[in-house]
Amino acid sequence: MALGSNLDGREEHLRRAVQDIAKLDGVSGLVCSSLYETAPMGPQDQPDYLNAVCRFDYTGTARVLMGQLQAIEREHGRQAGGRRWGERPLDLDIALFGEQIINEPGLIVPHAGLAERSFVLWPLAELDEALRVPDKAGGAVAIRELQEQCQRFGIQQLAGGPLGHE
Ligand code: A4P
Ligand code: MG
Repeated sequence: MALGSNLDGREEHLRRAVQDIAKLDGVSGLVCSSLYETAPMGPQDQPDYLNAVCRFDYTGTARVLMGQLQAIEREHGRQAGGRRWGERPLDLDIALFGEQIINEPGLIVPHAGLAERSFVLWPLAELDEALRVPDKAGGAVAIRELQEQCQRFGIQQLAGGPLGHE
C-alpha cells in the first residue's frame, strides 16, 4: 500500500491513516516504511508530498480493500474530482496485492504507475529489498531492477524510523 499527502498537516494525515488501516477488518501484521519528502509528480504548482508505504496481511479481496481505503480517504477530507495528479490531503493506492495481477475497471494491480514512481519504489525496497513485482507475462521483476530503471531524483528519506506499526 502506498500513502501520500501534500495538504493540511501531511504527517498527521499519514500517521492517522496508518492507524485507520491497522484497524480495518481483515488487516493484521502491519509494518511501515520511513517517511519520504518528495517533489510533486504532475503539476509543479503544488506543495511537496510526504510519502510512505505499508505492508500487511489481509483476508479479503483487493476490491473490498479498495473500498475500505477510499472510505478512509474521504474521512480525511478527500474530495471527489480535483485535477489529475493534483494536490490531496490523503492518497491511498494499492501498489501490490501479493502476487496477484488485476486488470478491472477502476482497479489495476500492480499500480499502473509503480515503475515510474521513485516515491513508491524506494519505500517498498526499504521494507523488502528482495521484493519481486509480478508482471503480465506471468513472471516477476526484482524491485532492484525497477529502481535501476527509475530516477531516484526528488525523494529524501526522513530520519525518525518507520511511520508506525502494530
Ligand atoms: N485505481 C486503479 N487502480 C488502483 C490502485 N491499484 N490503487 C483507480 C488505487 N486506485 C486505483 O485515483 C483514480 C482512480 O484510480 C481511483 O478511483 C481508482 O478507481 P485517484 O487516487 O482518485 O487519483 P486521480 O488524481 O484521479 O488519479 P491520478 O491522477 O492517477 O493520481 P495518482 O496516480 O493517485 O497520483 N507526487 C508525489 N511526489 N507523491 C505522490 O504521492 N501522488 C499523485 C497522485 C500525484 N503526484 C504525486 C503523488
Ligand atoms: Mg489514488
